[in-house]
Amino acid sequence: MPQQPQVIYLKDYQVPEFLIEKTDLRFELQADATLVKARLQIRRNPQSLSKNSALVLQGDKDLVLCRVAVNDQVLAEQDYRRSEESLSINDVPDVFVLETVTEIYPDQNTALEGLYRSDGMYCTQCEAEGFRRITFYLDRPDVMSVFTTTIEADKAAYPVLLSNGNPVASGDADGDRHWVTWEDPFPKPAYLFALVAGDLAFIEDRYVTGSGREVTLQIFAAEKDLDKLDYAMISLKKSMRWDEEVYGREYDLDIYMIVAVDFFNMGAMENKGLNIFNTSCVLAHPETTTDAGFQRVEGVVAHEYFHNWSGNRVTCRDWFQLSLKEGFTVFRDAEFSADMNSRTVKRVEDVSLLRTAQFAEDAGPMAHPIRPASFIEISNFYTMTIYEKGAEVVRMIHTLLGAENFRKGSDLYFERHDGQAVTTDDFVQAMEDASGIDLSQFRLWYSQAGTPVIDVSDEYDASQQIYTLILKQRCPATPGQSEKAPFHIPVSVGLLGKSGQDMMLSNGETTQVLELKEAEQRFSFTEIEEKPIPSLLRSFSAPVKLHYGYQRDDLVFLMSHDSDGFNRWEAAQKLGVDILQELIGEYQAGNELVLDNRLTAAYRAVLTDLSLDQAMVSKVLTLPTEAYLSELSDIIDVDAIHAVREFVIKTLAEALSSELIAVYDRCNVSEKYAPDATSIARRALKNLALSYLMKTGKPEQLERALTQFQDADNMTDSMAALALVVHSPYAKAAEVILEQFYLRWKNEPLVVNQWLSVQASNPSKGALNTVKQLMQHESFNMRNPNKVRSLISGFSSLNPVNFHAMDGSGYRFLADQIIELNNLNPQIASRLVTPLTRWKRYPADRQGMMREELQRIMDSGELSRDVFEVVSKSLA
Ligand code: B3K
Ligand code: ZN
Repeated sequence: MPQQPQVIYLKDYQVPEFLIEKTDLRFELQADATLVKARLQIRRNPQSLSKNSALVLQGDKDLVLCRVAVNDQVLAEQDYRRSEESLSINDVPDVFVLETVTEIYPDQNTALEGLYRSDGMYCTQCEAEGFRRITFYLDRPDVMSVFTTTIEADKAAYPVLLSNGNPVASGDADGDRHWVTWEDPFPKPAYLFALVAGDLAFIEDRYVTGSGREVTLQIFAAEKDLDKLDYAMISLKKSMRWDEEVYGREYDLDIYMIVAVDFFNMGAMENKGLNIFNTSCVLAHPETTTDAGFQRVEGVVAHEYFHNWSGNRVTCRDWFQLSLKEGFTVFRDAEFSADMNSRTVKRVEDVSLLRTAQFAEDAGPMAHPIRPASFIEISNFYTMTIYEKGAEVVRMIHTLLGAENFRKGSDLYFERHDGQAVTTDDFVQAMEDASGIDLSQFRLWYSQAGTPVIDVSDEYDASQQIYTLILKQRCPATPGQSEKAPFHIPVSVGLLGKSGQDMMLSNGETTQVLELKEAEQRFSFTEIEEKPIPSLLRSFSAPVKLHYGYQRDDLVFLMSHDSDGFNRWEAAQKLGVDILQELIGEYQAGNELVLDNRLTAAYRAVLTDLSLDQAMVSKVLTLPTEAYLSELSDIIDVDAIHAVREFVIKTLAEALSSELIAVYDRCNVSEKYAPDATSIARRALKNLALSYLMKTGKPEQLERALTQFQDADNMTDSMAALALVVHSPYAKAAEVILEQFYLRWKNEPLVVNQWLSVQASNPSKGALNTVKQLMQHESFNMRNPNKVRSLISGFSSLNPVNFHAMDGSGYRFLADQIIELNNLNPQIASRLVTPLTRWKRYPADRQGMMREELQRIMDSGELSRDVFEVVSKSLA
């Protein structure tokens, strides 16, 4: 590093010295460069304490400044100063118009931030600080401006020209060119700016809001993908209705547009009136998209739509407040998906993700509170913590306040802060003000990092009929925070009697929320006639690790009796974890493995009980994942975890094969594909049964998988069969169908990505070589983040056995890719570092090798801020 990147602190926040009232932009898209003409109406911020400071605009080093004028006076070179990251002008008046003309080069933009080209179309990504790669600006979210945007381009190559707001004028220009002007009446920060220019097809629909306003809905994509847009449109309309019903929020412009692009650093972006989506989060068709893909489209369309209120109308004061919009919006989209599908399944999926990825982040070198106190590169803070833990924190407020008060709080928040850029504290304050409930201690969730641990014990006094739960909380140290104060934690509990019935609690209900605030606290329940079995942390009411000394028999009992669907699943997970952990110990000691037959019996009961919530059966019968078992280990023994889990699956499969075959046959119905909860559950259960059956090693089960692969009329069944065969010892069969699959789908990039990922995550020996060969394959492109994620992250995150190979080859490979991507696309490079940041969790030999690779990245030359921050914090 020639120069240590600067650390930015929340405590240094100051209001902007200038405001930009109006922003007029003109983009001239030329073959090799784009000319950006900006006309900004600027005035000093009356709230700023400095009265005569210079105007300092952010601007990337690659911007070529062609002209700068203040109130129509062109400035000479000595009148302004250009640095690597800014443009400063001294002695500006209190109110003035600044004009700049800047040249930028979208074709050379491989970082995919600012204005770039994706497969021949122009598009933008400005959040968080990408606008400064387009033109000089006050690129911070508390500067909100009204934008007018004119785009001029070649008419044949770029017939569609889009920006935020409403189209207000258009016309032809010289040289077969045309132009369109867009006006967005809502003041917005620059991070919500968007521009799209391309040869795009679209579908259109109408939506009438609750108050009777008509909104035009358009979804744009390449012509060949026109048949894959309907589900996004359906999802959009459902989201609009849901936000009216549940939050009382209506859409505000006359037009809402979504554009699908193939090169995109993340899932999607909520630009005002013009969302830009990764194709993977918008295109859906039964033949090419799995059930998980359909649900992703529904969830992401909703998420970006909900941002129109939680993010756009009310935005963030600064980037430390990112969870203000992201945590809240994830909570909103999770509730939407829960309402549209199976609530319990959605909760199980979200908790699984939180407990593997977010808990691991909270225990590692990048741990940060949901409102970080500092950062080097904000792009590194679009994390599981900000998003998923942030959503859990909002969910806890919902639990503490109750639905009605929460709605009053959100109404107050939206009314009070409409059109403003605010803080997480403003959000909590509105919740407090509307409900009258004290959240002062609760605010610690915003400033303290780490996952709290709750140890629970209990006492039963039979003579007094009093049952007492004793809860003790602690939170491990995280970087920069050695001591933590006790959190305010809602712990939702129920008590089960021997018959399996819920007991009535003193609040007159069968579930009660205990508010844990002290380091240690006792909660007593009276009139409890027998010693109960507690059902703790129902619906996962707080993002914590909760320990209670359940006996295996208690867990089997809860699996079949708990009235809380989430906790039934949780009991099965706990039973699985307990059994697997014991077997891992046996494996490490070199002992023979014997499976506790209570697990087999419990699984058999679930498999054969048709009265159960069928959407949950496949979840209950899925053993804790290798990722979750790793997260729970002090020292992660990758090989033992894999071997033991495989042993348990095989043992279960052999013992339960007739039940599994019956389930498979029952669920293997031919019906027209629909992505609804019931049919998704049926396919999930069928494919779960198949996954067990394949492990029996019986040739007839391979036949079953191959038949499913050949006969499938939808991608869910076809992909499940493909993955099972590829991840099996039947290498020949795998080779044949991989080839067949590729030939069939090679013109569908999203399907090919899955084909890459299935091979990258193959636990068999040789996967790394396959990955290296695939990097040379015609379908791979290092500049396309979806390809990188499928192949490289597919290997480093979904293939622990091979990534952690004892010869260090997996680590070396990943470091090589990070070094290469550091120049091409720093955001993607930085994301790839994640598995290496976890080095402290592995045995000494692996630790050494992982550290060495981090050091090699560190020494590899000039690092981007993104990669520098993650690698240096990991080595610290
Ligand atoms: N707000 C965007 C994420 C932007 C990421 C910038 N590196 C998508 C979303 O959360 O909705
Ligand atoms: Zn978001």
